[in-house]
Amino acid sequence: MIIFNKKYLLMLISILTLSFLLVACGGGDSEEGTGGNEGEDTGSEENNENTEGEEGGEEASGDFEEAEWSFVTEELDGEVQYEYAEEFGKRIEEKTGGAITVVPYEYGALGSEVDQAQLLQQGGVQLAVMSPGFTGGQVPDGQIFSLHYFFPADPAQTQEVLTNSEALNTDLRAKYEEHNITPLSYWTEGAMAWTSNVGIDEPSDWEGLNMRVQESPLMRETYAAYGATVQSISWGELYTALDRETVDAQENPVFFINSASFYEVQDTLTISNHNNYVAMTTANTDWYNGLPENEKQLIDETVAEMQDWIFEEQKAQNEAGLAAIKEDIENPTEIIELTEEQIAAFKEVAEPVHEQFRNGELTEGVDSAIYDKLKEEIAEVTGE
Ligand code: 6CS
Repeated sequence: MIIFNKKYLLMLISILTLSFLLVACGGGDSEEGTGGNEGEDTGSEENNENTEGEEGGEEASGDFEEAEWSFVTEELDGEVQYEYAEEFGKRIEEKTGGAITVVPYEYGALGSEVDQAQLLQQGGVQLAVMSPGFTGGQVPDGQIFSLHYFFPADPAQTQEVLTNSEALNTDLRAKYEEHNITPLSYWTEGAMAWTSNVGIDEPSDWEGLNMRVQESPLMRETYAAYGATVQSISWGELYTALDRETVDAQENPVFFINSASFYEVQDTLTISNHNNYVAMTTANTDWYNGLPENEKQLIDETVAEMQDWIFEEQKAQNEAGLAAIKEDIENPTEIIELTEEQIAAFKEVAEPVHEQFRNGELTEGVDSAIYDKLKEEIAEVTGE
């Protein structure tokens, strides 16, 4: 539960107002040619020849009408998700000769992660990078990414599964579309690590710890299985919560532990590799389905190209993040690398949760067929 303090309420009111305005103005509606680049010179005279006399729907650069798409992310400028949105925008702009522009938003500009998901669903923004954890209550199957030791430990193999899986790109996508969210792609932000003050290297270390999780019933159950208590808060409140010790531990990829400075208020970092952080590139379903075929193709093709680009980006950021944490002598952090034996002890507790999740024992509405298909697809990649 997010704590509704005064600052948060004010933020929420402004988001709702902005959301209303964006929807009312038809933000990003390609038919209307709305957006900040209206009236700008978007190409050669040749390109503009056929636009004379048209009202509002000025056609620029070949077949693309002018439009501005809002792309919200859950991270700050320079972090993986934001870099993704920026690079995506750059490619779209280039391919459309500047007719379509993409405006990336940082975390916080339009609210918390949960607010952002709602904004996308309502059509207040057209595109979002979304972590499945924040819609865990709405799309139970999307929680599959937070099972521990289910996807391959190797981020490259996980990325391969995320890119090619039919269970995810067809079946799970259909589940999200029931909620007006179209996952266009899934990609990893890197292997997860735990931070705490106790130095987690065996399951019993979780006993008595209050763990921060996203809005996901499965995450709650997983940490409860280790003996921890859990609390769901937005990451924007997490540094303070760790500092004040209202929360004792958290999980994230190393780049984020560095950039959000969580390690400064935690003594230890465990390279647990218990799963890979997964993000989804999503579009508002009604908006996406209503796009002309060439714009859909443009989006699909760009999202596909971005899979390799974002993999390299997260890899570089995670490597740099770990180095920065190690080098920060003012805020020393003990780095714990789990041995195979220690990982086996965690697996013993985590693996029974897989079947419980599949059978709907932990969270209602899970489609076991998606779980089964994905498990086979993972086995094909790992060869196990
Ligand atoms: O811990 C979180 O909630 C945040 N972590 C990352 C890596 N991205 C955004 C997300 O909200």
